[in-house]
Amino acid sequence: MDRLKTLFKERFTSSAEEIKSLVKSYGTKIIDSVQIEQVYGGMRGIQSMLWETSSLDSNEGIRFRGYSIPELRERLPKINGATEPLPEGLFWLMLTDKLPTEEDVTWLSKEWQRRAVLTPKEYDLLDHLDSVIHPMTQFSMAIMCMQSESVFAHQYENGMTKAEYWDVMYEDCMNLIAKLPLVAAYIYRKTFYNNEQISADPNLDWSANFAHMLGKDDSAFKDLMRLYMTIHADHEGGNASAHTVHLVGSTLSDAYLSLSAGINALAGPLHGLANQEVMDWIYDMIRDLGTNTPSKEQIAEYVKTTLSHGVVVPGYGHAVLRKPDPRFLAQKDFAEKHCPQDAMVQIVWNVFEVVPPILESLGKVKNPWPNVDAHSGALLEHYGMKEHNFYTVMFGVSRALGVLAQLCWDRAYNLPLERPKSLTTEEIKLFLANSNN
Ligand code: HAX
Repeated sequence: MDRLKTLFKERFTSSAEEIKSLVKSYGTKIIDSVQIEQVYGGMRGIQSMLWETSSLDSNEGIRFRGYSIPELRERLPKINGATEPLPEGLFWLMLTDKLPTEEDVTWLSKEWQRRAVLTPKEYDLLDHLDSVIHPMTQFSMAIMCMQSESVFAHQYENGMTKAEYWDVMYEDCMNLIAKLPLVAAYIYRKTFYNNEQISADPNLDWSANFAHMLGKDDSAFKDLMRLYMTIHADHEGGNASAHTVHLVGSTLSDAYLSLSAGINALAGPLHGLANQEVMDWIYDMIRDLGTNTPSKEQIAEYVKTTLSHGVVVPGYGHAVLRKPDPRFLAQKDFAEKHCPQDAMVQIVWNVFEVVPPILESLGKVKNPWPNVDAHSGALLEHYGMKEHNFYTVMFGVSRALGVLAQLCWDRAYNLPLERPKSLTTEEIKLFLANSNN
């Protein structure tokens, strides 16, 4: 058994024991109650699912196993001359609840390189994905195409006990994470670079190799990828992509089927596609205003026009957060160090000054602040990635780390089929009539 798997087994075995006794002693205690407006309002704030890898505070933002983003940037190992942490380290932390050493991260980089092999049949399937299909749809289909490689599905068909689920799920998740940069870069080069593919570099870490296969060998871009892949990885379990993976996985669908479903959720404009929408919105603004350097006053007018058309300002607002997203701030910090004079970065910063008071003045927006998607496109574009409709694929590669680490936990705990109870409006009215009597 490999070193990460061994540590994970030790960790979940003691955790599972603890949960058993916790449920036995306190199983009937009430942790939350549900209001009617939550039933109609997208279940906001209902605390009803387990997610071990990260936790989201509405004011402070995300913590991965207790560590904030600034703490992770400080404390996760940086190897190969990196100035940003490697997402390998975050995956290790999410799975074992321990900060890894440089040696651990080096091992994991090599292990993912070792597993990053596509079969000729998989390449053939990728080649048949038409380039007119949105890259996010291609990405989801590509993950489905790899599903015949699932160790979990194969073992399930041949018969295995519940106690073995975690083991084969770990294998699937490690294989899938290893292959995702390869698949995403393949789609990128096929769609935008006439199928001129770039081979992997076995000496690079996971993110740097992804950058390399995309065709971007700038060392600052490699660092951006390390940061990007770390901060987008997980955002607790209630967000649409994470929740979808967890839900589909609870039916004992394997990691490929579950992740592909989560990628479809991420592809929505209110979720991950917002990173594409932000850049498209800025370009529309530049075109409509007829200037590449709009003033704050011009931006404010454009925001008001956008709102008057009844559409949302992409990159702003959040279902949980009530402060500027620390993932936005981490990217802003990166831009301040690497490209403060970039014209698009300047626009993003001006939008940051202008939008919150306008959204606040509407009196209905609960969070007027920027989320993770408000900044990422400007940084990618600075390093020459101008294909906006590929941005959400990059988000998806990163999001896989968190949701697949949690999927390992789901099977380690043998969490049951997820099946909440729904209500009809008739039942709600009946409940109200009875409670008013
Ligand atoms: N622009 C304009 N109006 C907004 C808004 C925005 N950025 N954010 C919220 N509102 C509006 C809502 O549309 C809603 O209006 P109605 O009552 O007329 O329907 C009202 O304010 C209350 O919404 P809320 O409670 O503040 O927000 P929700 O929890 O319902 O929705 C969203 C959260 C993220 C979906 C929302 O803020 C939004 O649409 N933002 C823009 C899209 C975006 O950036 N999505 C990415 C979010 C982060 C993420 O998942 N990244 O992947």
